[in-house]
Amino acid sequence: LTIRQKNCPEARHANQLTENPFNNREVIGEKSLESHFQPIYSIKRTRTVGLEALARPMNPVTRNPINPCVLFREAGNHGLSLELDRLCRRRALEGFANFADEDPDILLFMNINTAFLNETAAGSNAILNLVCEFSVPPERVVLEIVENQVHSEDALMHFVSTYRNHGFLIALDDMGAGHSNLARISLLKPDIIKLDRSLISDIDTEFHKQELFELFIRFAHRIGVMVIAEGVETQTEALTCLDRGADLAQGFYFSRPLRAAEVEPRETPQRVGHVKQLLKYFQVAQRDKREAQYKSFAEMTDVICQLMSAADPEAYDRTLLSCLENFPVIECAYILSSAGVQVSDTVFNPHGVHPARRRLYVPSTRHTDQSSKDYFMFVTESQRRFITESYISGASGNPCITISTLTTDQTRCAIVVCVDIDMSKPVED
Ligand SMILES: [Ca+2]
Repeated sequence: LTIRQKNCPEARHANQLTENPFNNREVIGEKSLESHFQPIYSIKRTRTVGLEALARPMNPVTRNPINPCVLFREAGNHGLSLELDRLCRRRALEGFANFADEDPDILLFMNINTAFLNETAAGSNAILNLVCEFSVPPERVVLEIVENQVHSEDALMHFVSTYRNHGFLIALDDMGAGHSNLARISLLKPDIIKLDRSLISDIDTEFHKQELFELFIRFAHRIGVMVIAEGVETQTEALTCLDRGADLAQGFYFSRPLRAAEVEPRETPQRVGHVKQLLKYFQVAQRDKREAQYKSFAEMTDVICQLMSAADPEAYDRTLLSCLENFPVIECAYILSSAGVQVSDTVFNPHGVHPARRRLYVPSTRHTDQSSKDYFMFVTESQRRFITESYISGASGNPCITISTLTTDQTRCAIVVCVDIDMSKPVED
C-alpha cells in the first residue's frame, strides 16, 4: 500500500491512535494486519460501486492498532516495503473474498506501491497469481497507482499495460495532490482518476478548487475517464462535487472504512439516497441564487445607465468612477458608441483589482474598436441588455461576466454601457 502521511484515510484513522512501540519486522512476520474497506458510491445509481482496501496493522502482542503511515515508513527504511505490500494485498483479497459473491458487480480497489517498481516486479504477475488464488476475476480489481512515487517510467508503463491486458482496471490515485504529473494521464490512460482530498476539502467555499475540480472533470470526461471525489467529509463538499460532475464519491461523510464482516455490498447508507435527493434541491437553489444575483446586477446597471445618459461625455470617466464606488462587485466599466468604439476609458473600481495584478493585463482604452464583441453585437433595440458567459477578463485576469445595456447619451444618440462583474466572489445568500 502507498506510503502517505497527508490526507490519506490511513492517516485520518491514525490520528485517533496513541502510538505504541512496535517492531515492524514482527508485525509483518506475524502478519499482524487486517484490511478495512471504505465504500465508493455512485450517488446517481444509489449503490456501492466498489471498496478501497486500507491496511490496519496491529501490535502483534497487544493487538492494539498501529499507525499504518508509521509502519509503511519504517518498513521502507528497513527494506521491508515489498513484503509489507504483499501482506496488504493478500489481506485485501482475503477480506474481499468474504463478500465478493454477494454482488458480482462490486469492485475491489487496491493501492499499489509503485515506489519500488522495477522491470522484474512489473513482470512478476504477483498480483495476477494472488487474485487467481482467491478466485477473484481481474476485471473486478482496480489497481490504484500513485504516480509521483514512481522512479522508473518504463517499469510503470510495463506494469500498467501488463495488468491491463490481464483485465485489471487502472486508477490514478491522489490526483491534484503533491507533484501530480498530468503528462502521466496520457501515458497511462487510466480508467479512473481519484481526485485527492486536498482538492475536495472546503471545495464548497473555495473558488479556485471548484474551477480546478471542474477542469479535471471536463478533461477526464473528454477522454472517457471516470472521476472519484475522495475524502468527502461534509454534506456541502458532497453536493458541490456531485453538482460539478463527480461520477463517484468516497469519504467519511458517506462511510468510514469497514471491517470485512461489516461490509454489505447491496446496502447503501441512507445518506447516499438523501444526498441524491438534496442534490436536486441544491441545483435548483443554485439556479435561483444565480437568477436573483443577475436581477440585482440588472438593477445596478439601470442606475448606472441613468447617470450616464445625463452625463457630459467629456466627464464619462469621472462619472463611471463615482458610480463604481457604490458597487463593489463591479470590477470595471466602459462606454461604447453606437459604432462599438470605446468612448470612455476602462474605469476600474477603486475597491477592486489589486494595482500590482493590474499590471499583468492591458485594459482596453478609449477609441478601442469593440464592435466585434458579443456584448456589443447582441444588444439591439429589441434586446437592450446582453449578459456574456463567464470568461477571463483581459483587463484583470479575473473570471468575469460583462453586462452590456443599450441606452442613450445626453443628445439621445445610442451608447452601450458595459460593466464587468468579478465572478470569483462566492454567490451571496
Ligand atoms: Ca488510494
